[in-house]
Amino acid sequence: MSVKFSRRTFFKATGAATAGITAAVTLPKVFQSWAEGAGQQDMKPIPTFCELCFWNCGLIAKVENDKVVKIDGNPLSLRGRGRLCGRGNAALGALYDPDRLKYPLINIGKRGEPVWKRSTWDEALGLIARKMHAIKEQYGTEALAMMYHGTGSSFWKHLLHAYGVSTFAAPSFAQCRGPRDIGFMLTFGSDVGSPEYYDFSRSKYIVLLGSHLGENAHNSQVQDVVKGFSSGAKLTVVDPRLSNIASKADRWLPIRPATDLALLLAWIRIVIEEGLYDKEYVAKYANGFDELRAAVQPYTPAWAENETTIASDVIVDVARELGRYAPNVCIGAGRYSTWYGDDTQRARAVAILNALLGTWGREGGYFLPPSGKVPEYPGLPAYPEPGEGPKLDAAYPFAMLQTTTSIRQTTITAQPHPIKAWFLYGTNLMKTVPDKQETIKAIQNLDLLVAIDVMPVDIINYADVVLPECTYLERYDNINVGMFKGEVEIALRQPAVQPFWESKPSWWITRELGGKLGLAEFFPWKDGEEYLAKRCQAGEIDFAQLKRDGVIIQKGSAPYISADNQPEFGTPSGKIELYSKQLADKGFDPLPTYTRHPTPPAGYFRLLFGRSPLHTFSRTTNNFMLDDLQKENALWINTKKGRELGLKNGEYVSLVNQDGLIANGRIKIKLTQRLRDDAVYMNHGFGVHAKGMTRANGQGIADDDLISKPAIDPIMGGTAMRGNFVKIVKGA
Ligand SMILES: Nc1nc2c(c(=O)[nH]1)N[C@H]1C(S)=C(S)[C@@H](COP(=O)(O)OP(=O)(O)OC[C@H]3O[C@@H](n4cnc5c(=O)[nH]c(N)nc54)[C@H](O)[C@@H]3O)O[C@H]1N2
Ligand SMILES: Nc1nc2c(c(=O)[nH]1)N[C@H]1C(S)=C(S)[C@@H](COP(=O)(O)OP(=O)(O)OC[C@H]3O[C@@H](n4cnc5c(=O)[nH]c(N)nc54)[C@H](O)[C@@H]3O)O[C@H]1N2
Ligand code: SF4
Ligand SMILES: [Mo]
Repeated sequence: MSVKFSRRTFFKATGAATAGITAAVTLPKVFQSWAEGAGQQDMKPIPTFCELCFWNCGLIAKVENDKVVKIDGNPLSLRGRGRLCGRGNAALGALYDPDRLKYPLINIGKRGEPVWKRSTWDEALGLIARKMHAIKEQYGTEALAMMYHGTGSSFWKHLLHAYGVSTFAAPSFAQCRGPRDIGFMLTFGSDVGSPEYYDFSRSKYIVLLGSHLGENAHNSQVQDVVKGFSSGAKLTVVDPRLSNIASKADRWLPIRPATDLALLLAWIRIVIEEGLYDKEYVAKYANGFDELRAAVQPYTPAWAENETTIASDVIVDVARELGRYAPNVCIGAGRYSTWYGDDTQRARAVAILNALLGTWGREGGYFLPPSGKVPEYPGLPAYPEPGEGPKLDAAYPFAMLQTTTSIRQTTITAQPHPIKAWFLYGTNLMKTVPDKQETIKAIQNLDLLVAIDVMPVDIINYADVVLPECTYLERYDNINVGMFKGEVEIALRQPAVQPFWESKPSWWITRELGGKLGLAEFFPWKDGEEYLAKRCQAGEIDFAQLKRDGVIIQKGSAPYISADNQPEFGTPSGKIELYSKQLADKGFDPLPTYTRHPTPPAGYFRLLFGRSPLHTFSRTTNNFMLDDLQKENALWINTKKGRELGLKNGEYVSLVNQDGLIANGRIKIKLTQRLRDDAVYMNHGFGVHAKGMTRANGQGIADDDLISKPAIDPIMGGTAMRGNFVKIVKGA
């Protein structure tokens, strides 16, 4: 049952905790119109930025009588340009969620079956410090590891580096964008950034593979695509599902899942054989063209049709369109990219096709990113050298970060060394790293699991100590620097209200814990504000202006290649590496080659998943403003196929995967023409198994319950999550 939450009740719930406000002193001109608007005279606008997803759009919190009563976009923010997505607008649902973590908690029961004791900060941090020392003493600092997601993690990384820890990983690498970043790094010597360096607003032709823009709500990027459309850009979307963006496209290519690499290789071959590539650009900036040309010979359009089910004449037409509009073309690199296990090679193929068309550094393609940095807090001591422990990810030579799964494996096997403590900041491993049973097994080997979170999500049940961070609207956080076209954005997070209950910001928690660990010299700041002010001062950034406006925009270097603006490629050869010697040297295919992936056995469907436009994973499923709009996920299935199976719209079913894993709970059927008949599709983030999340718990089904034995990308260790097949069981 959903609990209806009214404005009145959430004011009541928070009244006692809102002691004071950090007020913006004078109103910048741009905000004055709102303050003058009807009924808003008393609202104090506090500019800060959103944390409901990593896009981190600038927002203005409107504060009245010590309460945030309204949220607007900050028009100065390059990430949002005055707009917020549905989730960002539901900020009050995150701030005033009565289910939030309120006090430090110590588990006096078992991991997985916790019995919580409310504790003081002093007791909780004292316990953590004692256990850290004991682990360090017995096993060395390589026995401590951190996994993270989100802005506040930087204070934790600072603390752990100061303690000598060197093992850090994030599901947003090995379970998300790692393959894409590594594929582009290997080819261009640069990743594609976050926000991505796409110049969509000036593109004449855009290709998206997957990337359901709009359902994945990358705010300014979606605005750029719309701008591109209004200037006549053409769009081709490759997706087994008619996504929202596919429904706006000139061409929808409903590809057989897991065959994108075949399509890309065929496009590369046509672009080469028909001479559609940018000859001057390739000759000047790239190497390995002849090897590439020889390697793609087998990948004819007819061959690709057989793999992808896309008609060969359509494949040829799209390649010719790419050639016609090049270089003002952007073949998107995607974001979530741990799909099928050969994902770095797929990303390489995307990068190579872009390189042939000369899109890197060209208008409408990928802009050349400016560089920009805010210096660290001045005068801090150097971190100790981490111990010369064996490298966990030795098997994956291009793992830029260590991988979550190798930390898990090492924790289970104690090879190459024991791992005894995990620090989890803003990461819900139970839902985001595949093979949950393995995660649980690893956790049982730990001496210490600390979770720093805002909500009692699934992973919290396994923690020894839970540290409640206050939400993004109640804290100072680290400075956020973003690279945009010709501009660098420096953004500030500052509190609109004081932390509720006993929740605390990470700058405070880490400073206190640092003190108990004997690391006080690494935390000389009086408070978050002073920390930020000093960093700004060191970088000659006007802190008062930053507080007032929320962002400062600096001019960056020119975005496009010209005679006096030549690109630099950070590869070993200093050129775009179509042929990758780096890969060859490590025993991998230097050019992408195609291997066929298994197709679903009879009676099974491939399990596909993606984003709900109204939710970010488990960050928002309990949000009372969003829960009203989408409470559970649905299982998309092709109408004709569903009818053959006797399924009706809205009927609840359960799901079992190819290894016999049964998802907890049930999901309702959505019959649709918008999906191929060999796959089913659902939104990720639902099927929460955490009783403290009173609105989200048990609603819908978790894709993560059904993902087992993921294929591992041999180049960078990413775990592919779309290789699972499910059977629909009626009568749930
Ligand atoms: N609202 C919202 N926005 C978000 C998030 C969120 O949780 N909520 N999460 C953010 C995060 S962390 C990320 S990484 C991004 C992810 O967002 P994206 O990078 O856009 O994710 P994708 O997996 O590329 O896109 C999902 C699409 O891929 C299609 N697909 C599935 N299999 C295949 C295939 O084999 N080939 C092709 N061509 N397509 C396929 C699915 O049908 C679906 O339409 O979104 C971000 N934005
Ligand atoms: N099965 C499956 N697995 C996936 C995906 C999928 O679609 N399906 N998507 C993959 C992708 S794209 C990614 S990026 C990863 C993401 O994987 P994670 O990094 O684990 O993901 P999030 O879901 O972003 O983690 C959210 C956690 O942060 C907490 N949180 C929110 N705000 C704050 C805050 O201000 N402070 C603190 N301390 N905590 C906060 C939330 O309560 C929640 O527990 O998952 C990947 N794994
Ligand atoms: S895209 Fe939406 S959820 Fe993400 S930061 Fe922007 S407003 Fe927040
Ligand atoms: Mo992601």
